[in-house]
Amino acid sequence: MKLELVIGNKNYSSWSMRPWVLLRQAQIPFEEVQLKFAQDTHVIGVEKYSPTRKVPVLLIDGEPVWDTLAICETVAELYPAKHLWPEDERARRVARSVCAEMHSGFQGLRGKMPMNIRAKHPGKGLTPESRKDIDRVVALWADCRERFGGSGSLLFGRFSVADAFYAPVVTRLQTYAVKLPRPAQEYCEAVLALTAVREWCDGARRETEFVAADEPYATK
Ligand SMILES: N[C@@H](CCC(=O)N[C@@H](CS)C(=O)NCC(=O)O)C(=O)O
Repeated sequence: MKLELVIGNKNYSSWSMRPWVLLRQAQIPFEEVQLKFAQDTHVIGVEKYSPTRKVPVLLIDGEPVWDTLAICETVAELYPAKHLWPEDERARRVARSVCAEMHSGFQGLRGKMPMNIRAKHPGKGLTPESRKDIDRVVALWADCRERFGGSGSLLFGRFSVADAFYAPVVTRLQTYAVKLPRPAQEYCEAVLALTAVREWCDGARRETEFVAADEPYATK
């Protein structure tokens, strides 16, 4: 079976980051196909791969699976031995819920604090809407860690789809230097220390494209 993951710019594409981190951290072999955003954030050349014209798309022997939640569910189903969802049934229900919540929500945070891994914009983007989303993220992280974190440092102890889903939030909190309660800060540090997250962020920092639509706080 051949897996190809079509992604956008590593610096900006938070949706692309999630399945990439999932596959890489789980050591599942895949080929990366990187496309780049045009200035209007249209993905150049995506028509060839994606029925939605969005990234990410996972090609399984050339057949597209689109939309991050479907991609991650498919990967977890293809590789049951990797236990990409928590093994405990209750934990798994909560993990699915927090991923669905990320997938459909947090518009305040996403809109005011766009992912921009190589940038530093301390204090920018903190509005009542983004503050509310951050408070909810911090609360759900605390809940997962307390109930299911055990002796591990991630949301459900060991790495799961949920950590891949929240990895771009972690980079945002770093870019905008959001002050966090200690447990949330420790969780962020654990995510940033994951090999796959470090690799993605290194790739992002090497990119030089500047996409104005994703740079509301750039001063140049
Ligand atoms: N619901 C989709 C969202 C994907 C998405 O919005 N991707 C952005 C990049 S992060 C994109 O492809 N934008 C291009 C466009 O809107 O033309 C998912 O979960 O994968």
